[in-house]
Amino acid sequence: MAKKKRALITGISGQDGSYLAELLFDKGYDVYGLLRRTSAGPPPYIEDLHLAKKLSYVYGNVRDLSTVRMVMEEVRPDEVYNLAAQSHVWVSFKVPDETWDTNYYGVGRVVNEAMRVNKDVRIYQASTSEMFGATLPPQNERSPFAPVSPYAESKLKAHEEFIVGYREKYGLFAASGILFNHESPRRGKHFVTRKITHSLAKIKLGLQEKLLLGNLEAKRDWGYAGDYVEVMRLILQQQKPHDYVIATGETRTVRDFVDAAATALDMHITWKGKGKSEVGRDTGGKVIIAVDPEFYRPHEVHQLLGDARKARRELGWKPKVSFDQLVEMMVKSDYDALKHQTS
Ligand code: G4F
Repeated sequence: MAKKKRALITGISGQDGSYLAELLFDKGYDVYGLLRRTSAGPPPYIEDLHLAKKLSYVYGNVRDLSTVRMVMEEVRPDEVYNLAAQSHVWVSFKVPDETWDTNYYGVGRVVNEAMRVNKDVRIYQASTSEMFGATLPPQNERSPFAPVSPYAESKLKAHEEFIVGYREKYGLFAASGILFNHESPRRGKHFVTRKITHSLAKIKLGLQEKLLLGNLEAKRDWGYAGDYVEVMRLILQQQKPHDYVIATGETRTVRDFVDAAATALDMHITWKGKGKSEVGRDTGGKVIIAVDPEFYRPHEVHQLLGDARKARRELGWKPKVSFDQLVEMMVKSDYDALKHQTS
C-alpha cells in the first residue's frame, strides 16, 4: 500500500486552512495544522475536524523559528501549504513590522526548515493579487507587480525570494497561487464581504441600525474559497512548480456586493450622494448604509480582475460557484445563525 502523504498547513485557523484541511483529509492525506495559541482557542470548524480525527494540530507560530523547526521535525511533511499571514491589507498599514515578520520572514522560516528536514518537500505559498496593486486589469502571470501596501510588499518579497528564487537557486519544488479575493461563510468579519453579509442580516432582523463602509467604488474579483483550495493541492501535484493566477474573471464594486447581499435578503437599497456623503436607504427611506472614512486605506488598490487562463489550461481548474451563489450562501449562513441565536 502506498504511504499516506503528510501535509502541513500553516494558518490553519483561517478560512482557507479549514477548507483545505477537509479537502486533503478526503484525498487521503494525514493532515497537520500549525495553530497559533490564543485564549479563545481554535475556531469551531477546526476543533470539529480535530475531534473527528481528520486533523492533528501542533501549537506554533511562523514568527517563532524554534516552533517552526520543532513542527517540521515532528511532522516531516511531504507537502507544506503556507497560508499563515497577517492577511488584512488595512491593518498592514497600522502594523507593518508584524506584517513583514509574518508575511516575509515567516515564509523564510517555513521554507528553510521544511527543506532542511526533507529536500524533496513540495511547498505551496499563498501569494496574492494584491501584489499587482496599481497594475491595470486584467492581471495574469505576465503582468507587472506594483504593490501599494505593506501587506502586498511583504507578500511580493517573499514570493520573489523564497518561491521563485529558491526554485531557481536550489531546485526546490516551491510554487504559488496568486489568488484573487475568495470568500465564504467562514470569512472573518473584518473583510468587506462578510462585514456586509453579517451586518445586512442583522439590519434585516432589527439587530443593527446602520452599516458603515469605506470605499464603495473599489472593484474586486470575488470567488468562493472552497473552489480556490482545490487549486492549491493541484498546484503541488504538477510535474514542475509554477505560479498560477486564480480568479473568476469577473469584477464588481463593493456597492455591487451590497446590492447583491440586499437582494438575497429581499431588501432594496437606493443610493444617493457621492464619496464620503454617499448613503444607501431602505424602501422606507431610512439610511442603512453610510461611508466612514476611517475605513479608507492610505493607498487603495482600485481594480482587480484576474485572467486565470493558465490555471484552466494546465490544471483544468475553473470556479464552480458563481458570484450570486456565493453572496447568497454567505447571507443565508449569517441570517440563519443570527435567527437561531435570537429565537
Ligand atoms: O475585503 P477586503 O478587506 O479585502 P482586500 O483588501 O481586497 O484583501 C483580501 O484579498 C486579497 C486578495 O486580493 C488578499 F490577499 C488579502 O489577504 C485579503 O484576503 O477589502 C476589499 C475592498 C477594498 O478595496 C477596501 O478598501 O473593500 C474595500 N472596503 C470598503 N469598505 C472595505 C470596507 N474593506 C474592509 N475590510 N472594510 C470596509 O469597511
